[in-house]
Amino acid sequence: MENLFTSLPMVARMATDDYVGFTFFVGCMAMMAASAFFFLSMNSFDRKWRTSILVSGLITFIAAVHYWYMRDYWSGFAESPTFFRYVDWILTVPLMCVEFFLILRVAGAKTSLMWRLIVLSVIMLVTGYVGEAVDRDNAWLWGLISGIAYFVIVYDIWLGKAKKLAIEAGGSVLTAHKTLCWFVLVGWAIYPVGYMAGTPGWYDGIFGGLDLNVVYNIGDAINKIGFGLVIYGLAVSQSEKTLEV
Ligand SMILES: *C/C=C(C)/C=C/C=C(C)/C=C/C1=C(C)CCCC1(C)C
Repeated sequence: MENLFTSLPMVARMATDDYVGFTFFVGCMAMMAASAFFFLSMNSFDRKWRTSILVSGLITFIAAVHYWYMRDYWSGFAESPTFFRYVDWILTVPLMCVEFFLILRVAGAKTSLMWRLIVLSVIMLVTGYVGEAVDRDNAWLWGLISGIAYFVIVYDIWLGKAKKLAIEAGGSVLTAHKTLCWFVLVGWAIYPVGYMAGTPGWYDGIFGGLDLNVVYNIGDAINKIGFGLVIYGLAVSQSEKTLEV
């Protein structure tokens, strides 16, 4: 007699040429490994850097959990896991804004700076979700609004208040801030490319050959793990300094 377990396989079959599925698997594993790395290294740093490392670990951990679901969703339906994707981003991108605040606290950063970045990132992501999942006919318009919020974030960290604080802090904080700024300018610019490749609009065909999920998965690995490693490097340099004196 056939039972439920023989008729419903517990693991979906993966085609050997499913390169989108492959990036979901590798992405999932990379996020898990990065989380273990950040969490386990946390206590080797000076107390004031531990929260920053903890947040780095939380970012990759939240992503790992969502990748676990997205990986399954993809292998089950061969469809974009748009909902899980945006739930992941709405949690992790604001945490990246928190990282900017945490490293600039040494120069007296106020929570208002953090909230401003968080609100902008939420506007960027909610409008992106609407364009991708709710009102695809106007995807270009939602993408444009999202892009404006993105540019305000870029402005704030490159030229605004955050930049001033980074200069005041100087040294390795300024160096780390600059590197994070490059991540936001170049690394985050990967996402609108994926968006244009995966939604209809005047830009049809420009990025048409690219797969939205592959672009997003590569972007996530670079940005979430890379961001965390910049913070890690900063904590290493600052903790060594305290050991020397
Ligand atoms: C870990 C996840 C990260 C860093 C996600 C970042 C996502 C973005 C910067 C998305 C930006 C978008 C635009 C600027 C316009 C088109 C819509 C989005 C949401 C893809």
